Amino acid sequence: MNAAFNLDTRIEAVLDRFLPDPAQPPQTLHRAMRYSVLGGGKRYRPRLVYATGCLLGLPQTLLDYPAAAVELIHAYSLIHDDLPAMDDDDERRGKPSCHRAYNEATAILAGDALQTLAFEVMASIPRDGCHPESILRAVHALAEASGTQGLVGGQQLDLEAVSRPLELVELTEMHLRKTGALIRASILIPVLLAPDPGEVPIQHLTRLSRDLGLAFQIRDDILDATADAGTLGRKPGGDASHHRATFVTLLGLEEARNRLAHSIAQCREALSIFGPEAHPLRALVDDRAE
Ligand code: GRG
Repeated sequence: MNAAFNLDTRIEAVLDRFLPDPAQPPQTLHRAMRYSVLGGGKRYRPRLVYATGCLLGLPQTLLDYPAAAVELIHAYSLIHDDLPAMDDDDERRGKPSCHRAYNEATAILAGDALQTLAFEVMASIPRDGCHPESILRAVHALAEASGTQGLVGGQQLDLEAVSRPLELVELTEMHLRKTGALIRASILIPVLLAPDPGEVPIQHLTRLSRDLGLAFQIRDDILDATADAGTLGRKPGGDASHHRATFVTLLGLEEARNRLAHSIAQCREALSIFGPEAHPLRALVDDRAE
């Protein structure tokens, strides 16, 4: 068994453990939550948690909590993003979106319940593995990444951008919140939980977290413009059909690729001070390069 297989299995098992029992009422809500979280997705954010935690020497048993929490927030945001009032998407991760498989009201509640579950999971981080003050800071970081300064705020900026053209600086700001904030939190939460990470590693991981968030979105925009539905797990060209500015529509494909290459180079540079203990993080950066 290789390490990647082990981590895949671990992430699935951890999510399964934290999600509510589908046999317990309200069964429909519990099933909708499990439907949207389990058996799909690349699990990029929990992988970042484990990779950063591994770099800092944190045990996987501790990292299970924030790894699950960031994926639960991500899954909630995807459910709500697919709703008719938002992007109105019928498919997600290669299957019907939550409101199509269930109904709109259940999908709203499933997203709400996943969000609160994420914070319940964070608040359950064992006190014997971590100082309570560190846990509090980590909970705060997740709340900030999820709220108006993070993905909800980014989503609102995105909604408002449909009616007017965006400048590159505004597009970048919007994505640093909408996509970047949770990527950033997935790296910074293990840093906050680590007993003594050291000033220089903190600075480098903070730089990485920002550049990787941007690289993630630029690559997604490039894929949206170039990949097929099988690769994307949703309809390609969705951004263009919603008349949204993307890095590709604003910069053109070639310049978007240049920006992606630049962000990836910055990520690699941020990791250059670390040794082999940063290999899992380097692999996740490489995964975002074209
Ligand atoms: C709170 C309604 C609401 C929205 C928040 C994050 C977000 C805003 C919406 C999600 C929709 C979206 C397409 C955002 C762009 C970020 C992105 C590329 C998400 C897809 O992430 P992946 O590729 O997906 O990690 P998987 O399925 O692999 O987990």
